[in-house]
Amino acid sequence: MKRVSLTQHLVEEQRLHNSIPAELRLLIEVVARACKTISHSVGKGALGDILGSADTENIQGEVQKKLDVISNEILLEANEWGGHLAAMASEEMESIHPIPNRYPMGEYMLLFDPLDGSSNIDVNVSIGTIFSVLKAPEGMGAPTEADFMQAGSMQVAAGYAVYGPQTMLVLTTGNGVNCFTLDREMGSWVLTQRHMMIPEATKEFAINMSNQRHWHAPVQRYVNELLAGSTGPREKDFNMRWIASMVADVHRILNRGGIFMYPADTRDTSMPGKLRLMYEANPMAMIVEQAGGAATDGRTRILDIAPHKLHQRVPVFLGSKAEVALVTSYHAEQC
Ligand code: P6P
Repeated sequence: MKRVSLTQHLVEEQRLHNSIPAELRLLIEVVARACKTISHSVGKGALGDILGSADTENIQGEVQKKLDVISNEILLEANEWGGHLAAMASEEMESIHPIPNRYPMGEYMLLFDPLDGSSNIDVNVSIGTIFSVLKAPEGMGAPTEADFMQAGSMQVAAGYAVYGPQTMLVLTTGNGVNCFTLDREMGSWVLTQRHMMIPEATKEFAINMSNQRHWHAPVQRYVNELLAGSTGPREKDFNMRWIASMVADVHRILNRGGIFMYPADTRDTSMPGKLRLMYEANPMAMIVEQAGGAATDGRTRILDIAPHKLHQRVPVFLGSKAEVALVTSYHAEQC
């Protein structure tokens, strides 16, 4: 394949689909550059004094890893001076981050989970950065959290970087999903997979089985049928994978199919699942749908959910369309 850089790809996409105005291209390139910097930090491991806990907690009440804080700072500093953003929001920050007055305000809003899967950092398992781009409401004054309360279908771009054996960037601006691999020697993103498509059927599922006793009936039924394999109603055997890094699990599904599930359960009805809508479920749902897959909360299309809080959680079922449709139908049958 002729080497196509991220910049060339974005320029060509703009020419083809008129979907990436200059400001959005600048935003994507700045985020991609920040992910290169994060990849460099992640790659240092113990040699960089960046492992372990930061001895602080985030809004979620989770102990922050040093790299959570470092990655968040990298994304804030990379994006605040360019004039393409009005505000940012992050899993690691309680409230939104307006662009400082000393910089011009732009028309986009960037949301991100700066380092997803951080429990895997200290044991050298793949982690990633997830990001979502919304347009600032017309005539918006000083940005508020309310300006971010837009359904996932309003996203103009979404993507993730996965820091694994290779560092890869997966991106959609609404016309399919493309994947770039970081050429570390050149320091550039190179297009390596065009128009990724998720196989409609699959034989792989991803869920944290240790929570099984807490699941609601539709999830119990669906997973038990997978476990019954060729002896059960599905009449074929399934395989299970759970990396506990959403980015890594979604990347596998994009490449070879599968279904990823993080359901709500009976433990805490006030906490519908673990994953956050605005900067985990929404961007991943846009990517998965653009790749021919599906994403629901068990009943509703993720991208149709009207958000009400910046850090709200949502149950997630995403991946191969046929599997998501089946587990969603079991929820509908329940009531
Ligand atoms: P559990 C990582 O902490 C994360 O937010 C997702 O990346 C991942 O899919 C999930 O939580 C793992 O959760 O309960 O299996 O540790």
